[in-house]
Amino acid sequence: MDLRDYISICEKENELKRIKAEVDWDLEMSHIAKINEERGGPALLFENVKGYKTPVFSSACTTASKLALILGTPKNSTLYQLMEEWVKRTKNKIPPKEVGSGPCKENIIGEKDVNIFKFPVPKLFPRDGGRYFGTTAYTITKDPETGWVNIGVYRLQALDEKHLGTQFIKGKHADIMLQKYKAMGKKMPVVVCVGGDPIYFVVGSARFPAFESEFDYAGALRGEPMEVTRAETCDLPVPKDAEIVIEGEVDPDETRPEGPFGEYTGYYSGVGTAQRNFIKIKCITHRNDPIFWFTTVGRAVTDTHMTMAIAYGATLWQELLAMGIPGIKGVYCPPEGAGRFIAIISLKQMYPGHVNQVGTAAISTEMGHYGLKTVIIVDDDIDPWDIPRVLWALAFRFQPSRAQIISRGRSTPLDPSLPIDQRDITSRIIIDATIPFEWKEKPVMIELDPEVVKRVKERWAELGL
Ligand SMILES: Cc1cc2nc3c(=O)[nH]c(=O)nc-3n(C[C@H](O)[C@H](O)[C@H](O)COP(=O)(O)O)c2cc1C
Ligand SMILES: [Mn+2]
Repeated sequence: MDLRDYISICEKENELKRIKAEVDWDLEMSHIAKINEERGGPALLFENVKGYKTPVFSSACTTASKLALILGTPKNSTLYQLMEEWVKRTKNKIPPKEVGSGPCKENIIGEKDVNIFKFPVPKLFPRDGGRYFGTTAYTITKDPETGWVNIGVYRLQALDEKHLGTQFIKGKHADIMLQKYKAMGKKMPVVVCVGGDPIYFVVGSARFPAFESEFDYAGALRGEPMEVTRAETCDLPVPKDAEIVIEGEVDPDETRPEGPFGEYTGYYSGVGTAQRNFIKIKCITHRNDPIFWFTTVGRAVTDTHMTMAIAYGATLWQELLAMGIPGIKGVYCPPEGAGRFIAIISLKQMYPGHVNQVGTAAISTEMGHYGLKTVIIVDDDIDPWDIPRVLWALAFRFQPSRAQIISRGRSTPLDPSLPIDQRDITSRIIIDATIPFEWKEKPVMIELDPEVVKRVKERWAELGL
């Protein structure tokens, strides 16, 4: 599947709206997309962007049904079913396959002629620091020591025709790699792609362990190797049917002002414009009649929240299973919490303290140690995605004195619940919304009499219901 296939699938499934009226890249496109997303609307293809011939795609995976179309599962799959599918498929990673060339090489633009504003780069929100080329764009980098190839979705600001501002947050894989290049006194080659298989955007925004390649996870999700060709100016793989490919390098010792940017928390980071590393573009390749693709970010629920919910939720689930903890029935990380601040775990308790083991394990996983603030554990008679039931457990099984507060853990610098200058460390809470295993006398739940249920159901028509 490439972006064009995905757009056709959306159209066939009544999940696409073509917008033929003229719209401006300056705020208008993003505001239309945002309002459309708040209404649970379809994917959009802006075909008439003021001053440009290039069409722009948005709202690609803002609902479970669109994510299902990307993953090739039934369109009525729920987000939870998609997480289950993700857990299953990613058990067997499949490395990419190199092919000779591909449509991404149909046009090759050398350094001298590079101009990023040839593409309809949007400005999303009024207080943003500028136009952002990269929102769905994924950055491919290679570890100079081990050859590990990473794909990460990091925002990219169009600073001028030939430079893209970056914000690789500390510890993110592109940052870990950049620090190694810095120690070696070298510049880091990068490839940035827009489009190709939409699964790249999904795996690029997912948290996978260091030293593991998102290419292998993309292959796992597809059930076959991803097809890649080579960059023109460096030794990095390029998805063969990407729409636009930016090749360049980052000098670890050079910075320029970048930001601010409306974050997925629904807030600005509070840091404003900051000095950050940037990409110097050396070459651009693109398909004939390329399609540009952006996502709105900002307040939930957007593409970012949906992709994070599926990927972070599934990863947490997988990590808990890999620890060999018994009784995990299911894990759900709601998109409203960007799939990472809140985790709900359904557990079949088997021994005293089992809940505490699961809670502390969750916040110690690779997924959970960064940003996960609230873990809610419910008994196995409650589905973790069933929010009304979870609230019922919070009301009638949860006892605040049984909650555990952990006062220090790694935070994301974007969490607006912390003071702007103190966002490195967060507290966490493990909410035990279960009935304690060790209680000899448990609350008696009200049940319907199964015989009477059967009897009245048989009379349903007679009852006029
Ligand atoms: C639209 C969008 C924009 C993002 N922007 C950034 C960013 O600017 N910096 C960053 O560190 N992470 C950003 N992320 C989150 C990363 O994609 C995510 O943490 C991912 O795990 C990074 O890949 P890595 O684990 O290989 O480092 C963004 C995610 C999305 C969906
Ligand atoms: Mn990675």
